[in-house]
Amino acid sequence: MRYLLAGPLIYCLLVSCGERQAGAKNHIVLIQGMKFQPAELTVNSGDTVTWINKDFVDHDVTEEQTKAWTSSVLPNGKQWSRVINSSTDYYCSIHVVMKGKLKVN
Ligand SMILES: [Cu+2]
Repeated sequence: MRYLLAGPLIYCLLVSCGERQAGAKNHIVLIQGMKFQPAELTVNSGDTVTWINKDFVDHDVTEEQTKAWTSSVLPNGKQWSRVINSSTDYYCSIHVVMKGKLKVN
């Protein structure tokens, strides 16, 4: 009897219950032409956002209100990812006019 119950539980852990996590998406924000593109992005909680610096100058991705998190300096061609769980405004602390916004559904 114990084995009969363990089977579905293990199946659940390995396969079906993992699908919710697998449903999380990855979004790309390009840093190009001194802008975040797209500057506004709507995601689901738990999604990952990856920023890629396509410019030849350094940029960073920093939470704007309290600087709660930062990518640190991203040279040309580098990328950085973060799992997003709440709406947030961010900017580039090197070029403070560069701003972006993430909205969580
Ligand atoms: Cu910048």
